Amino acid sequence: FDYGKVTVVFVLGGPGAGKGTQCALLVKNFGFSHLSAGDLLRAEQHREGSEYGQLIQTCIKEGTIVPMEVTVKLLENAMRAVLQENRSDPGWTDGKGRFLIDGFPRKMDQALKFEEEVCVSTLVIYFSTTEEVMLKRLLERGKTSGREDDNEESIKKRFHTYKEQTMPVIEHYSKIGKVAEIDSSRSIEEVDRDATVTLQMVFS
Ligand code: UP5
Ligand code: MG
Repeated sequence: FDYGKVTVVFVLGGPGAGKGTQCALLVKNFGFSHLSAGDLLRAEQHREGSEYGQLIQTCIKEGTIVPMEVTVKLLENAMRAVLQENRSDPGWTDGKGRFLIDGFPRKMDQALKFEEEVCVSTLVIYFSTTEEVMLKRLLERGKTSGREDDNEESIKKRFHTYKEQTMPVIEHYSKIGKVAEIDSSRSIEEVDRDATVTLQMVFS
């Protein structure tokens, strides 16, 4: 499959920083599709006949990272599905599409594999805030989310993995000047305003 005309923006930030919330708002602009690696993994976990169900469930509960082959494959399939759907659009160009990839890459090996096999990212949006803010949001969400990792024990493990594995990814992209950091401690509207301006500067 030719990903030559595909544009990818990675959306990173700690657990509960607001990646999903902001991506859902950002898709209104500039023709982006939102793909959440975590959502794709949760869907795969519950798919009948999946050979990865148990593995994914354990990783999510323990806040560890699912082997990259699984996640990269799910992302690639989801991207292909969007690109194929776009074919019915007037003005369609083969392989043209814009993606906000939420919660990925969370580890350096995933970043390298994705950029080698699929495509090189244009930008990394980094939603930054404190653990205190994230913990509060996740515990609140946990009252109704049904997510197996929205409990204090799993949240602590997710924070640990984030610091150990994902921060180096953000630092890597920061060194090559690809990171736009947005303070996501503020209200949803304020964060959205900044994120929209960032995309506007790069893509309009
Ligand atoms: N909220 C959001 N923004 C707010 C604001 N500005 N003010 C007040 N409240 C705000 O938001 C979290 C909660 O906060 C919501 O209730 C929201 O209303 C509120 P959300 O937008 O859901 O935050 P998000 O950053 O998306 O948090 P999420 O919990 O999804 O982040 P994680 O990174 O932990 O979860 P993800 O789904 O990406 O991954 C889950 C697990 O999957 C990982 O731990 C890992 O085990 C596995 N995984 C992999 O193995 N590989 C991958 O590549 C990806 C995931
Ligand atoms: Mg999310």
